[in-house]
Amino acid sequence: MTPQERYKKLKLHLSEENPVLLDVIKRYEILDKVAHNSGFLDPADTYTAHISWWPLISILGTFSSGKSTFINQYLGMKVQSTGNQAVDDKFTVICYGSNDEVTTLPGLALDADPRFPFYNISEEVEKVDAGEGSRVNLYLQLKTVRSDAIKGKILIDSPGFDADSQRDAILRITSHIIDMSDLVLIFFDARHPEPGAMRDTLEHLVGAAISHRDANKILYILNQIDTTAKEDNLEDVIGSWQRALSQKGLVAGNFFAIYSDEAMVPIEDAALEERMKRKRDEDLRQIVDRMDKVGIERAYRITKALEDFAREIADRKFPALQEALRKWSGRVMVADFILFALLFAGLAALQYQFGFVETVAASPIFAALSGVVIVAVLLFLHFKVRNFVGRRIFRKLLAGDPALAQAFAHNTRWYRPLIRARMDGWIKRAQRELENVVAESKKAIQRLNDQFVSPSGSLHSEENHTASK
Ligand SMILES: Nc1nc2c(ncn2[C@@H]2O[C@H](COP(=O)(O)OP(=O)(O)OP(=O)(O)O)[C@@H](O)[C@H]2O)c(=O)[nH]1
Ligand SMILES: [Mg+2]
Repeated sequence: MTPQERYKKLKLHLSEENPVLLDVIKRYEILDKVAHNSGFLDPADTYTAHISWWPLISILGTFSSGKSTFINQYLGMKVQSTGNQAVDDKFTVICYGSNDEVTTLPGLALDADPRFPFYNISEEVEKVDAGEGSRVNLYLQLKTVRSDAIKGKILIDSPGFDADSQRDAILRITSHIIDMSDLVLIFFDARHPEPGAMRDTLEHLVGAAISHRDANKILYILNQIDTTAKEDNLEDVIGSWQRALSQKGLVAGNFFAIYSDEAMVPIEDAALEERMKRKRDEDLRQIVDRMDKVGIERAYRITKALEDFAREIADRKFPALQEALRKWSGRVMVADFILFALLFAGLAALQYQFGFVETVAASPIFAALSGVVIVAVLLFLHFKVRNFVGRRIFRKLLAGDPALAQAFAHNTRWYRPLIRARMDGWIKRAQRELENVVAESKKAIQRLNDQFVSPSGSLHSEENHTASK
């Protein structure tokens, strides 16, 4: 996908989902232009591809733990099939779409969708499981759904995790998904009161998650707690799961216990049902809260990332480029001077020995020829020196900052006059443009604040609405 195509698609999706970001994307275009012109960014690349525009919430967990049921409930419509045998055998990426019907597309469609943060998923799969990358459709599908709940985010439903019979490709995709996600919900099933049976699964999912830099983005959800009603041992079941998880080093605050009203088994004892429901409502509220916040946080993060990219180029990369160019042009000039001096010394020696000037003067053809030869030698030496000095500086820069090295190479190509490296008008102009980008992104943050924060300070105007009813 070229940057132009990407911009077109991003704008299309954003106009449906979050118009404030439409404005931010125009600044990304300016940023890209400056970075392309100065060589910091490859012409085929765009900064919009360095961040993910849609926050990703993934739902992982053991088979039949109610992942799909939870997602259907969150979306307010039956998008995923559910059932008591293993139902899902692939990852389903769920995005907003304006079609009335739920539309299902093959996994490869994700390659062309800028909302989805992993274009190279087939390569990732290929790395661990040769030959499987081309069969990415076996592992992934895309569904677009017209539900307000999914606007501005992406959900991933996953196949039930079974440590014993898991394919490498699925494990690989799972860990990639944990990496990419802004929020990960890991579902367990309270029908297994003894977490021991799930030991390997716990090991895999929780182990992978805990070692993650961003452990706070992972929520552990014990689902189907309605099934503990028969024996009235909710506290025991929760306790033993919590112990199993904390043995793996889990942060206690991220453990929740819920059940689905639609899928639950009837509870006979009304008082017990009431107690259970209270617990569930509180936990569910916190989960949904985290899910909603992800969209808001992401809007800020995209805007902040724009500012960071622009600042990085204006304040750090351009001065470093300027310094490298000065160093380069200085050395080339000194080397040029020495080489030219040597050449003239050589010519002087020729004159002294053989009376070069008299020979030349006697024959106009010879004179012209020697003139051409001397100029050619000078030019040849000059370009050799430019190249030689340039390559040495390039290699040094490459080790520290590849983008800076690229920009240096871009600005020292053979047709760039040496003197341009010592003039900084073009750099100052570009820096001013970036300052503007920073200022505009600050304004966009202001507009986001106006959009999300109601005067009372609550994040959701809807919430205020229901609360005041
Ligand atoms: N009692 C009870 N049953 C539930 C609950 N949530 C889901 N179920 C049932 O559990 C079964 C499995 O639910 P799914 O939503 O298909 O589970 P899943 O995790 O998506 O399963 P796979 O896709 O096969 O991994 C279904 O029969 C649901 O009706 C719950 O809270 N309580
Ligand atoms: Mg499922």
